[in-house]
Amino acid sequence: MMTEGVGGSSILARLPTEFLVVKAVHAQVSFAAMSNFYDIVGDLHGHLPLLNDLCEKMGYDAPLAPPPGRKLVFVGDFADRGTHNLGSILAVRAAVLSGQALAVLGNHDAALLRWLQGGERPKKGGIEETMEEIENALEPVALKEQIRRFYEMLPLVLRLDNGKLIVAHAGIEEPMLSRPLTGHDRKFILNGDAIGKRADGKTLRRDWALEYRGEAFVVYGHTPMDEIELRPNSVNLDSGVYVSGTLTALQWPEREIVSVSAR
Ligand SMILES: [Mn+2]
Repeated sequence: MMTEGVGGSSILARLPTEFLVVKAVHAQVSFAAMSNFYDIVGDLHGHLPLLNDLCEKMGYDAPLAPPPGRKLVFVGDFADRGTHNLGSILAVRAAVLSGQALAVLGNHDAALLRWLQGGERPKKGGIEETMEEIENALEPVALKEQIRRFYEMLPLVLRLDNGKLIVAHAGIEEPMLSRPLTGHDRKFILNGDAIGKRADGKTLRRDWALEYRGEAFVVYGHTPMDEIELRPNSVNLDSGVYVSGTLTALQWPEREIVSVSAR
């Protein structure tokens, strides 16, 4: 007889992605309910050494090993544009699988996942460097399978601390918290609300958090900020590490911002 894990995975592999996401969200919630203290890390983008520095600054004994009662949480976009893209993916994976971290999927991760599932090869965003790191690794086939399986179990949204804390890559709006996610919601959560182009050709996104009035505190990333602004019920933790060299975390429920910069 095959092991349960293998049989279960093959059943999951045949289900549509939305179903997987919903399943994973529920799994993560019950799993996370044991502790209400979190260190939520902004868009990592392959800067693993800075993550190690950030953990040290938060008083961890070892990188990615939070003190008892705390958990690391990643807002997505683990790799691309960094010095250690594959290393970052594997470090986040190991921390999640060992129960020391939780994570949501970002748009970069979703793009890599589509490729790992047999889709088209992404050509921008630094994803091409990450794919090369994977393809040049010792056992690329097994590695791709490992990363695919990991990404497929990640939710788009985490509800933590009895619903008082929400983590979603580019953010979320209140109605999405109480309905099954639609295609529109999924796009919003991964990419934000694109409303046009900026003068420099980059996507202009609406600052959805300005109008967010929900009770739950929403932690997100995705849009690089020159300064991290702690709003009454939201914070964007993306300090644009691949340009600024700064990686930022929020400690919950303390609401303390912790940042480290490249030396
Ligand atoms: Mn992003």
